[in-house]
Amino acid sequence: MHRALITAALPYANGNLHMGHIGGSYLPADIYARYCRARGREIAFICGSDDHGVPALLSAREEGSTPASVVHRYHERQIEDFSGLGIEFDIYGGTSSPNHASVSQEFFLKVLENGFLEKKKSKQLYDPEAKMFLPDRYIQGTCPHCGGKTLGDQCEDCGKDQDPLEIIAARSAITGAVPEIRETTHWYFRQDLLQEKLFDWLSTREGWRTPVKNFALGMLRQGLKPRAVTRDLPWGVPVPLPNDPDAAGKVLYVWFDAPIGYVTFTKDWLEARGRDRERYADWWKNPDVPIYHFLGEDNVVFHALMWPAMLLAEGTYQLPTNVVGNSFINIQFPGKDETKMSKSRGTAVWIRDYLARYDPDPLRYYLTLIAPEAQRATFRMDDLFRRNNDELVGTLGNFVHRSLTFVQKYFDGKVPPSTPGDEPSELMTSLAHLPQRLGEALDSFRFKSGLALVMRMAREGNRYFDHQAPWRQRKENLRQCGGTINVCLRIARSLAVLGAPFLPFTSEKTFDLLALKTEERAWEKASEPLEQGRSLPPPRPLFAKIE
Ligand code: B3M
Ligand code: ZN
Repeated sequence: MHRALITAALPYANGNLHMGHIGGSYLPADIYARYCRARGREIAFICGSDDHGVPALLSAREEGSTPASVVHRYHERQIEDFSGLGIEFDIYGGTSSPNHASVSQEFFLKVLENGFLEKKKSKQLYDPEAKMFLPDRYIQGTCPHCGGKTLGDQCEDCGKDQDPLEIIAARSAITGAVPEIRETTHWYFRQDLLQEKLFDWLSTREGWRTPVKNFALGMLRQGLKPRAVTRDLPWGVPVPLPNDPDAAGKVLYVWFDAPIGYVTFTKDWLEARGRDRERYADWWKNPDVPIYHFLGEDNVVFHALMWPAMLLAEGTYQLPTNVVGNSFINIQFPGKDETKMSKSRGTAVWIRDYLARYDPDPLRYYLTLIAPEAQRATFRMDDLFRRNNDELVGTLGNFVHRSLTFVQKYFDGKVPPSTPGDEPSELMTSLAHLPQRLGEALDSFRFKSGLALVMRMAREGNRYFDHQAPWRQRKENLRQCGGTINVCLRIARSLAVLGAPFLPFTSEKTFDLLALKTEERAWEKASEPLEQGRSLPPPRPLFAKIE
């Protein structure tokens, strides 16, 4: 049996999930995971919350609580949102767990031992009121290049990189205090030493999305610099060097520990299934097991360069097989210009708000239709409603419902016999080929085209139904009418089986309406006819119109 390790980027545990997160990482990963399970592959689908980093620290400061309690609250909400959408990880961990601290510390020490970490002194801005070094994003002042107002290590006005120490009239964005310059020591990851190895690896990858590969190669051509992977912060995984006074009060940089979370959670998952934690090597260090990372555009550089560099520096891991990166999803409100989905600008549409009113599958459908696989996409709520009404209600739902209604009304609720000689040969051929064609699309991460194949079959089903006119056949030749409906039920079965990775809730309903037993829901049986004479329950619509 074929195995695969699938990860989805770990969301920060300091905020709710919105449409952009889901469409960019979690939904495509879930579709792929469901597809693999349907094909009988043994997979580990790994995710969890990214608990560290400055944002959780600041949220805690604002609300007068602790980072741990902020993180706990959002972690629980994330679990609710994911499960409401049918996104089913095999494990949902969190990087603030004790297990994760030890796994990432061990990793750090191995990289140190292998000569890829170097201690260096540098000057940084310190906020005397907050009593902490200021992370780059939390310094405001005047840009030394353009004189504009600026925040952080890159000017928002002129876009230039700036040395935080050169910002004019700098202030702490946390307390407003005038920062002091203090000296501090950090460990720098010498990814520059791996530049060539990374280039050879990356330039020979096949099947990667062009924007992902080109972006990563472009960054490599600019040259990798040593990068500080420790921070002076009270929240994070402690630097595991108890005998080094320079390590006191320091934690690992969030982007160093976060990807190691994938490894920690794999171990936790094995343990939860009663296996030996150390069998994680079967997944992470086995050249026969592909590793797929799903993530959004802003995470590409970390997964395509820094993480592979870390894995090479550690020395015993396999590198990712594919980094399935998506672009951003912008949003457009009626009568307004398209804009970024952003929490601060109030332009994000939250998953919990959506799920409080609507079903999950229309959202899964719409986010796959607009999937930003090759370029940025635009999310429009009115467009989601329209496509739900026209395509899910009008095409897919209508086809299944009208077929089942015939069974109920004219065949006593039982599957009518097929009429072999009369079967539409072209339609039957495309039905038979559909599983393979869909498999090819999904195995190359073309989710949008995969969904289009399923929907095309639904349209063909409707066309066949209209062409056969069973309402007329019924009066002229009931046996022939039965044959038509038999074909339609077979198409409905195939739509339910093959549509399940995209629309799992709808497929569950359809399976029940077709009275399919578990083993009859198998991918390999997608195109098979239904057993004649089987009783079906009374039909109910698969989708509801949204006004
Ligand atoms: N937490 C970034 C993000 O949500 C980050 C992903 C970590 S994946 C190892 O954009
Ligand atoms: Zn500027």
